[in-house]
Amino acid sequence: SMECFPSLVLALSSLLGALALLQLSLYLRVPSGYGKHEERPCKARGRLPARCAWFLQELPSFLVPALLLALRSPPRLEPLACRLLCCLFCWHYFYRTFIYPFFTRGRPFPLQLLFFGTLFCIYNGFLQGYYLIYCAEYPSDWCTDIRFTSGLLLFLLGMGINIHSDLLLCQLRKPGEVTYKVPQGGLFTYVSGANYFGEIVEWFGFAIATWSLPAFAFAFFTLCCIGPRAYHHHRYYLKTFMDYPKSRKALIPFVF
Ligand code: NDX
Repeated sequence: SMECFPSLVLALSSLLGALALLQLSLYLRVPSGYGKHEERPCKARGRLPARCAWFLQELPSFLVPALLLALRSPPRLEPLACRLLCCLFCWHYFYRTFIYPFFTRGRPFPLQLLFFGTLFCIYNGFLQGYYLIYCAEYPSDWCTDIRFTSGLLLFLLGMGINIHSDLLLCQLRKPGEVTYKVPQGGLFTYVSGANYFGEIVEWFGFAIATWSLPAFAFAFFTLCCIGPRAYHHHRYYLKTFMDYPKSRKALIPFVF
């Protein structure tokens, strides 16, 4: 049966941090090539319908930690915080795997990115789940610690913003449409990347509540992955729509 290897957690978290920096350097200048940033000319690349792609890609981030949680023997009953935090992680990916694909009307997703995205979700699902189920130690009153409560609050707030903004985006198109429109309502009033802002707040909240290296590494990865993407979306909108609201920022309301 499995046990905790702290050096494995350290190695996997460091690699995640390094991948984050690699992403930042790659995607600050050129956005990752799916959705509105996919280059049209190269038709040779295979694609999968957005619904299937998001389902397949995100499934391991739900399944791997859920299985680790369910199959650990003897089951880990103490401390409660470990199971709660693992459930929060799974809850987000339950939404992303089983609910989001029903709503998306996105363009077909490039197979190559789907492959790397799936690898990433296996990797990160394992790291977060393994750490929480086999390694994490908390005092028995962690659930009332200010880090847990404030982190949980941020997580819930971020998740609310993320889901609300996802749904606003998905409603912009009628079935079968592939055009882009100006997002309106919710936090889109203030930023072009409202869904990304929510997701980033969510994972930093998770990191604060978990107070661990793997969770901070993942929050940092998220920031480096979708932060630049918000900026590229913003530039795309400014270029495409002459009447795009001038006061709207890229990612952080009123700031940037
Ligand atoms: N999936 C996270 N890197 C990513 C897939 C790609 O969950 O090799 C990271 C995730 C992966 C990436 C993932 C990790 C890094 C990878 C990358 C591929 C390459 C890269 C593996 C795993 C890599 C190295 C080299 C380091 C190994 O047609 P459409 O699709 O544009 O339609 C869109 C629609 N829409 C509009 N419709 C009408 N009018 C408009 N103006 C519209 N604007 C958008 O809305 C979509 O149907 C939908 C949403 O679009 P968009 O572009 O706003 O969001 P999207 O980027 O698709 O993300 C969807 C949600 C969102 O809530 C976001 O927060 C979350 O997923 N997300 C996304 C990416 C990563 C992530 C979360 C995270 O890191 N936590």
